[in-house]
Amino acid sequence: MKNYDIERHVTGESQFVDDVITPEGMLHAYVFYSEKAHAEILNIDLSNAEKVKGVKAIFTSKDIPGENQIGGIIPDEVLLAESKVEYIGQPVAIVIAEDQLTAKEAASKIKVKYKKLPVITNPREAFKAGQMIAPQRTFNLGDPDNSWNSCKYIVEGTVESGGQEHLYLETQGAFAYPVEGGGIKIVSSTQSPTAVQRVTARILNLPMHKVEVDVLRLGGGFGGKEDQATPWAAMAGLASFKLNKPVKLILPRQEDMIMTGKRHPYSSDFKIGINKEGKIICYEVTFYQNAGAAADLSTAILERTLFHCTNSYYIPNVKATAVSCKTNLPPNTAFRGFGGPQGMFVIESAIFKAAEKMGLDPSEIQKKNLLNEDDQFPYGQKTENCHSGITWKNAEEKYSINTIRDEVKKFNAENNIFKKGVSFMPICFGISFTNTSMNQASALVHVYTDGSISVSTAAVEMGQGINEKIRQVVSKVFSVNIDRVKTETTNTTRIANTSPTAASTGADLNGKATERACQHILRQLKEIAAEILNASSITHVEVIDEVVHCDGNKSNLKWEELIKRAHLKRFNLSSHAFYATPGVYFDQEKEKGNPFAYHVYGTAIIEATVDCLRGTYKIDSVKAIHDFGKSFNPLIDKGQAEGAIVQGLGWMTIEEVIYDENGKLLTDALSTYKVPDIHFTPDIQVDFLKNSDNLKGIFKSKAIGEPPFMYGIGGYFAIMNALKAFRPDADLPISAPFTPEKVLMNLYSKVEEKQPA
Ligand code: MTE
Ligand code: LUZ
Ligand code: MOS
Repeated sequence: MKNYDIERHVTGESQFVDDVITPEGMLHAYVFYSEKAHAEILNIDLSNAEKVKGVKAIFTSKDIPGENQIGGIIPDEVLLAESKVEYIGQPVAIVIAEDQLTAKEAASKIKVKYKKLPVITNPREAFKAGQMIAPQRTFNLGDPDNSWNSCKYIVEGTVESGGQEHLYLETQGAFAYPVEGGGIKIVSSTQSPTAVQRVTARILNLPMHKVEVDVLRLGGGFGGKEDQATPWAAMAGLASFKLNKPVKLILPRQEDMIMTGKRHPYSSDFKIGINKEGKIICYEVTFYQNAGAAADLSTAILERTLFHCTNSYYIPNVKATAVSCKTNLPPNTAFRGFGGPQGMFVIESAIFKAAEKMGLDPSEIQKKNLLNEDDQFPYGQKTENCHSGITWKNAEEKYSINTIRDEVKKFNAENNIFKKGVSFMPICFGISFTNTSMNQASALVHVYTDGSISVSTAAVEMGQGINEKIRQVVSKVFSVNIDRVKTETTNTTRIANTSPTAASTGADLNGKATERACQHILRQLKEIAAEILNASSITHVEVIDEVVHCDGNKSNLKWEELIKRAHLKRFNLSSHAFYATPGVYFDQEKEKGNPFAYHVYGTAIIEATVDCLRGTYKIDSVKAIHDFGKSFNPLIDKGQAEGAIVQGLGWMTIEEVIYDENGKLLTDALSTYKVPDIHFTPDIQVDFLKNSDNLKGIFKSKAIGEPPFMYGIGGYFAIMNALKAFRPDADLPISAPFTPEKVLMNLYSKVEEKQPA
């Protein structure tokens, strides 16, 4: 079993946006962006830029025929700046030239006169100044205000978590070309073809049917192309439409890093109350989300932070407040976990700090408070087939936690400079778009007369292996060899009104739509088979391994012959089917509902070794019992888990997004922004939780894309525990990422560091 794309990737045949054979006469775009984080635009002088040889045109907001508006949830974001700019990297003009370098050179000759305005980069400052993206929200459970009395231990604190660069290997990009009748066709590297179509239509003042969007595959998305692939496609569309020529826009890496938003940094306050038995009685938390200069997906991300603020614990009294703060940074956006990791990091920090006060290992509190069957989340939904306890117990046993602890103890007793730490990280992640209406997908399946099969869905392949899974669905429903099945590009003319491939729902939503489409065709095929084999009804016939069986006996009728006969008899060999997740809803007024189809559980044990002289460290191992449901592609699923774990560790440890006080990104290249490589990567062991059937997922599986990301949070606390072995009494601040520099400071800080505001 292997991923469909593997051979093409390895031989270099796989095409990304910049590789696709393009129409003749392609022009190239470069985006001129704001150099100020907050300013009025007094004047834009294009004259010197226009004189550069090879420049064809320069477009500003004035050239937009439709509405200069790209906001998806809240209409608060322009495609091209008008009278003001709100972050460094905000697009101001698009330069079109014969090649990208010429366009870039011309862009450097554009002169803008700015009148500087005050810059805010910190979410708490923005909040104080009243700069909110939307009204704040609060989730309530039980009676938080009156339950502190029954707590023996009450601990308060502040938690910081940083941004994260998506670093998809393929940078943002698209090309567009005019088509007959005044329409436009766009090839885009987007997780959301429909968002590209809708926004481009709005920008160009066209009906959506005149904008066709095609997506072959992405060189990674990780959420960074859920909303933020749209502007580049719309810009290519705009230029192509105006010039009546094909136009390509590919962001160079540095521009991509400067201009696009990242994972949202959060600054949070918590208060946790625990009784003498170690049960968490009450939890109060306030999240300040650094949204950047526009809403983008921030409000949806904030909502998921609230949904996951108690992670895998049952807490009877909860008050969780979250506010999205507008700052002068690029609009932050979706990133694997979608606000969930930020929420979970705070409860884990609260438990860590409470354990410190109680003189316990955090795992004692974690374990005592795990969710049980029928426990209620702060948003009203109750657990069903809860696997919190079982994954924890299996992890303890399978990975011999007592042996690990003994070894760590021994090591720490024998070593003065190197110290080891171990942590547990349980996870619980809800599957479904929290915006109920987005939980829909469709599929279009054609069986050709030679027996080969083509399938189109709303799913976008970005490396997560969705195409292989869709092929498996087709192959399984028809019981034919998987080599007969081809997944087509994701295209808005074949599959309309798509939700983005996101929220880890790609396989469930599109797989189920595909399953239905295949079942429609199969029904027709069974009818013709029953006729040919003189069976009294279709219940007697079945296709097994490409051969029709009648009452369990193999017939002579094979797949290819069956298809030919069906066609001659004028049966429909194509089907379009639709799927919408049943039973999900959420009431934003009451902040209660049943937003998730199901939850994904798991427990990881993480070990780290810290060099307490230098502050450097190694994450030694991550071992996880993960609830995959009944995986129907264990290889892909394991790969997803491993990749997510490394990405989660990166967020918690070495990946540091730094903006200076003027809103300028200092970490805009791989020389300054460090990501995990193979040397960083620990030993990872992911084991499948046994006997986990999930009736709500495709073929009883569970979604895999995002949940394992959050095991990475355990990396932070494994390092913390190692520090505790070196400095048992220090009350260290919690501030991710835990870079080696920060670890070093924490090892030797004389006074307790003040939390960065
Ligand atoms: N894996 C790879 N290789 N590349 C990606 O861009 N994106 C992740 C995850 N795994 C991603 C990935 C994110 S953020 C999501 S939401 C899911 O894949 C989306 O795909 P799925 O819904 O098919 O799981
Ligand atoms: N995108 C979205 C997501 O629009 N809604 C979600 O709930 C979500 N969850 C995870 C990742 N992307
Ligand atoms: Mo993933 S953040 O849902 O694209």
